[in-house]
Amino acid sequence: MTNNLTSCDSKLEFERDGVELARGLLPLVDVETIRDTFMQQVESDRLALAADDKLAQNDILSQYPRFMQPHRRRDLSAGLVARKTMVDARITQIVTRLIGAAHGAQSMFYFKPPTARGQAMHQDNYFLRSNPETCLAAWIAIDDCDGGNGALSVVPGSHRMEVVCPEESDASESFTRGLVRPPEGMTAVQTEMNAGDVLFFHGSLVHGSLPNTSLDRFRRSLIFHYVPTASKEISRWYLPMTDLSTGNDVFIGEAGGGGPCGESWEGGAH
Ligand SMILES: O=C(O)CCC(=O)C(=O)O
Repeated sequence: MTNNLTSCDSKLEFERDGVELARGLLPLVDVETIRDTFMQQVESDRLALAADDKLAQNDILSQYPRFMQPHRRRDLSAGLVARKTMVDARITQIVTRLIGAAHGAQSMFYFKPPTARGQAMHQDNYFLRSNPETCLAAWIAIDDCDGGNGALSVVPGSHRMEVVCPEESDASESFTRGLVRPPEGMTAVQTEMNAGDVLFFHGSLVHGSLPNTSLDRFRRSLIFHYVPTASKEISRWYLPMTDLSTGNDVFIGEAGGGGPCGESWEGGAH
């Protein structure tokens, strides 16, 4: 992916770029079900699945917190929708083509309403620590998104670099602390996606998003991380994983020791 992600004709080469865009993978009817189920959940109980409970009350993200691991909550409609989508063959067939047989390790839902901060550039496997194989993200656009409402930016080719220790991010732009700059000579590409498009990307790919500067457009996304069955260990926050055929829990070893930052590795879900 050397130019941009907006061209319908782009033949995105996962090996070269570390990213592949599947346009229109989920039909709007499915996307609307996901959107409405998560909106009902956040409006009825915003804390049931919230990850960040220390947000200031005047931070719009405290009204629309990111939901983490919803697929684990079989008692909630949002949990059932997340679980169903995680194992959806339209997605898992692409996962298998890109990384071979895999387990589901993580689900997340971002609401990202107007004015919400984004997430500074980072590499996912810094958090998951899947080893010896890295993870793969499937980022599902629930709304049409572009730079204006804080769509994702990716750095094609950056997946070839090691996972590195992040520096401090700008807290006025990012709700997460770590920042990984693009490797020298590489630049970030702003994605533009329509609801139902799915972006697959490698666990070392540098990516992130800027604030939603639109006045009235949410930028919702449902995100999964998959880990090859060949991986032997992962950070404990992602255990148990999910068997994509049976839905059963899967346990592998816990990644121990320090990450690329040694003891200052930020444990936990990203
Ligand atoms: O959607 C975003 O703004 C960031 C999501 C992300 O970086 C991720 O899923 O790893």
